[in-house]
Amino acid sequence: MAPRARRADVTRHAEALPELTGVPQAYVNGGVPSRPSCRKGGNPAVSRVPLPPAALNRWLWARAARERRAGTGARSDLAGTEPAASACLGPGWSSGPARAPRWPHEGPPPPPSSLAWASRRPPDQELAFRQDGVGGGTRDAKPRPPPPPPRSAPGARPQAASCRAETMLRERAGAWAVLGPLLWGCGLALLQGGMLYPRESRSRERKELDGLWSFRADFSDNRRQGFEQQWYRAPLRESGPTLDMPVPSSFNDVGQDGRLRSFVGWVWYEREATLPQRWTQDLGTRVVLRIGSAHYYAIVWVNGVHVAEHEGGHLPFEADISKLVQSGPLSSCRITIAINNTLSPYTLPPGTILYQTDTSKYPKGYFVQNTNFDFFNYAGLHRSVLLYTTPISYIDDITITTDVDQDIGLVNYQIFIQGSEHFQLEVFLLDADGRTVAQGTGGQGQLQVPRAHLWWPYLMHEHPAYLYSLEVRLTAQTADGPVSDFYTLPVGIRTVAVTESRFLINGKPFYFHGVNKHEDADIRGKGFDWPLLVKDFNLLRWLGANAFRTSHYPYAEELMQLCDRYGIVVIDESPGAGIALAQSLSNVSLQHHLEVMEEMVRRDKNHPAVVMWSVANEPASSLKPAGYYFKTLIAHTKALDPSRPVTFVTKSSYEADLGVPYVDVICVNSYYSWYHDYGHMEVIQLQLATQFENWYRTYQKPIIQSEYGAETIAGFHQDPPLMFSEEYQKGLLEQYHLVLDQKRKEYVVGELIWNFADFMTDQSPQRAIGNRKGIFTRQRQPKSAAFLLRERYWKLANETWHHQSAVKPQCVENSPFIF
Ligand code: BDP
Repeated sequence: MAPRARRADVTRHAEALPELTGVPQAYVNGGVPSRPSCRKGGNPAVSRVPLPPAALNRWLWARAARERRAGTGARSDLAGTEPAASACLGPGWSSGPARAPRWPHEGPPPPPSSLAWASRRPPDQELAFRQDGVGGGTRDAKPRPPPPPPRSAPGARPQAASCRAETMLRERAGAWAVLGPLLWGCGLALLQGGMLYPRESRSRERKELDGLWSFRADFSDNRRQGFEQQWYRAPLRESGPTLDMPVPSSFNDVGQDGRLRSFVGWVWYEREATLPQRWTQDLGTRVVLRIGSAHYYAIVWVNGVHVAEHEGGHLPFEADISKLVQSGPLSSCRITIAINNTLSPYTLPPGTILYQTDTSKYPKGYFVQNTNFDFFNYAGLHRSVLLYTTPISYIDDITITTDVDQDIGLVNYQIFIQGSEHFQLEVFLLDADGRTVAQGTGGQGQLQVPRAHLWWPYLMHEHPAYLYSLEVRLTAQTADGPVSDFYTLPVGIRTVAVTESRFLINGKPFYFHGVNKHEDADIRGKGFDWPLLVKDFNLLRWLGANAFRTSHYPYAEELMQLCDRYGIVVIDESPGAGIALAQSLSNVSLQHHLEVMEEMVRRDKNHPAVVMWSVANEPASSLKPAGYYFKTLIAHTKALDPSRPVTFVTKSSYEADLGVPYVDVICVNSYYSWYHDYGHMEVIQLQLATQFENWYRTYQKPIIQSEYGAETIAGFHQDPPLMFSEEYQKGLLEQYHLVLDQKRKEYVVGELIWNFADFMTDQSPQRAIGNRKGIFTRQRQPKSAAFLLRERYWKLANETWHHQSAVKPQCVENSPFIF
């Protein structure tokens, strides 16, 4: 086995981890985790069991992170204990109190929900590793080296640019060609603990817990009644009325109660799971509870025992519950999940709670949650909750990177094992017909595949998306005898590279022609839904789209798997949307953002469809702290995965943006003749051409038009075109296309329409029941623009066809992809 490296040391950018003392414990008998700084009186009745090693590491890490966030080592706290009040700062809430006011005796009331968990220091005390001097910082005594200057000064002259171009090209090509393959192993291996998608195999079973769960929103004034009354200790129905709530689904739109639609605070989910006898009686079986997505902060109990906590709404987390379910004659277990959707300036995405204290205008305790992103903050259990098993000694993680040498495909693998020191590993690479084409042994190595079928994007090759299967077989020695584990991972062999003006897949120029999406639909909100997923892929292929961006957060794993299978290329974006306040560029935020990138890379690193990471969408990248923030964030993401380029999506100007110097590809959003010069499509060509020229002249990096579009109410018609009509949307897109057609011959490498489909947003005078910039309606019916784009995308596909046979005259008629 490859030696497991330590988890990425995000603190190398910051201060050292506080010393960790004490033995981590799991808690039984319904105890909540001990938090000495806040726990009232303690709970002597709580008995403790040691955590398994992987959980121990996670626990240590999580605790260290919590303590770092809390700033002094005094730990932050969770619901059910005293709120640490300064967490969610809003205009009605004093920013940065030195000491948390104690509601109700001092200061304004705490936010009714989030304070209980998001107990982070006010920003003026959380600047330990900020480099720019903004805000100072109580713990940042150590002088730190300044960040390197941007690769080129804004507005630099073309003459300088050509030298710079050469240097940059050399730098980048050098980095990709040399460092990438060398670093891949140590890069991805930095992550501690795997998050393999739970697949069935000869040694693994899974049991989905989708369906109806019992549900209650905590409408109490402080939103903490659930913790005060310990709703997790007994079936939820015993502490009050419950609703039936479908999982997966957002809770917001399934009911008739307007209060639930806009609810902010803790909601409680619960269900019983019946367990197969072997799971509860065979001590050689490891039982894991996996939650695909709980938005935004979640605490999980099994039979009243706290087993997990997770921050962040879009990535999976797990708890090993073997000891719990195997500790008695159980045939079922009760799973309780409390979820809080409150966003603070330090969450991703960020948000603020605004308290209105003018009692002549607002009722007592009135507050709203504000955000700077343009999608509805749906919440709940958005993806499957499931139980799965592994043997006690098991394959914990696999990391694959691929390369190509002549016609030989190279598959580099690294495998991590948990639960045994003595084991053997065999790996087999099978082709699509199940034939073994290469095999190896050990935890790390390279498989060579002569005459390899490469993974090509949809419409770039007549056999796109070729997938091999990597079968990993573990035989481990344990105290109870030999144990076997089997895991099969789909593998696509492909390369990704970036030059000064091109994005290359398998060495050929790739042009992104696609969409931005959202996880969004009627009733289910952001809840995963198979029919919707398949419909969306059918529409993408109908459209001739070869790519999309997961705007503005990581999407469901099942969707990523379909991208691998269909050859739809993905720019995988983190939930860094709406980073608008300086507070959200603080060290507290950065620390969390680094952790989110770790979780995201850990989950999605093996998807051939993922060709680039996007760390954020439209942050305030011209604010002073942004330079250090994005330099650190991008460097960290590259350290985690040196095999892929990294970007963020900007709407700042080329002169002011402090983050773009660190990206590999410039992704720029613009809304000419929509948010600017509205109604005047005649300015688009000039403004768009200027935009591209400025960016390219300054940085000599490939550019993607990562958003453009117009609001359109399906069925509204006006000729000559007026805003909101289908004709205006078409006309605006056509103007963009004229410029894109010129610039894609030079350095523009992609165009992604905003948006694939209409989607829900907060209510505002600018939004007529959501954002209507979709080329499909929310119900997935085409507007006129969909036909326009379809014609364009198929035309573009014909130009980027890289098979040896002659370029087909018109893919639309002849393509094997049409169905
Ligand atoms: C862009 C944002 C996107 C919005 C879009 C719009 O990135 O999330 O939905 O504007 O206003 O700036 O439609």
